[in-house]
Amino acid sequence: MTILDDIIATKYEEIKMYKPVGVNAIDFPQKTTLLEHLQKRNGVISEIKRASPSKGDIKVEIDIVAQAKKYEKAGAAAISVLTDELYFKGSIDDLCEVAKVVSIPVLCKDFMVSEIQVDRAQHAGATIILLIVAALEKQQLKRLNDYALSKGLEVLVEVHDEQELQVALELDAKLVGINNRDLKTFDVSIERTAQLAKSFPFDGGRVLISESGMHTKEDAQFAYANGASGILVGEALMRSENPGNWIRQ
Ligand code: IGP
Repeated sequence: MTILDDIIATKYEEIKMYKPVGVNAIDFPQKTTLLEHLQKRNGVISEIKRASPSKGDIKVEIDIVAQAKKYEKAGAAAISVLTDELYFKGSIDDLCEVAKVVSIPVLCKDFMVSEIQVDRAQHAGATIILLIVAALEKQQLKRLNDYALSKGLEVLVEVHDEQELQVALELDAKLVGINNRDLKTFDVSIERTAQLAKSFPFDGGRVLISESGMHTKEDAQFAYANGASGILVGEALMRSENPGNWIRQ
């Protein structure tokens, strides 16, 4: 059993307890789209991450609304909010609080295995969902991808190796994330982006997003130089005294 297996098993238990979402009562500010942004210019997807299984507590007690506003003000392309409770100490309420105050896209960062999670994310104000190829059967991935797109959501499809990248391309994913962290072993190497970028078709309006393990300006530059239009940064922004500087660079 890897940690990813554990997390997924927990998700299946959790979703049994979810009630179907009702009518949307919240009037969220209109959001821009991530794909359009990244097709025009590079951007940072800035993450709200209180804790993680690989790093433990990062900043559990944080004013996430203030943090999200800082991200937006500094020009972040989008905000990612970890909504998993057990392993990341996030919540769907975290996402909702953020979605209420920003006009940039909001990514629901969770381990999606069912449509009910997609509905819940959208109900809380998310405009993008994450689908992790390593966590899903091919059919399930396709079903969830179609479902989210039909609801007007953007979908970030996350891969970690050559084979998973081919699966994302078969789906015709437009937002493809290369996770530099192996979710099964927690090994991180930003070289992963450079490697997989070699087989990435930079056409058809697709964009490449490099995810995880970036801590310095050099790391970010490395990802951009290797073809990434977007970078997804969590820990470094959460720990930074001034996350704005990081995003603006
Ligand atoms: C951010 P980092 O190393 O900057 O904190 O990583 C983000 O990429 C990471 O949180 C992440 C993630 C995921 C978390 C990428 N894919 C899937 C949970 C599930």
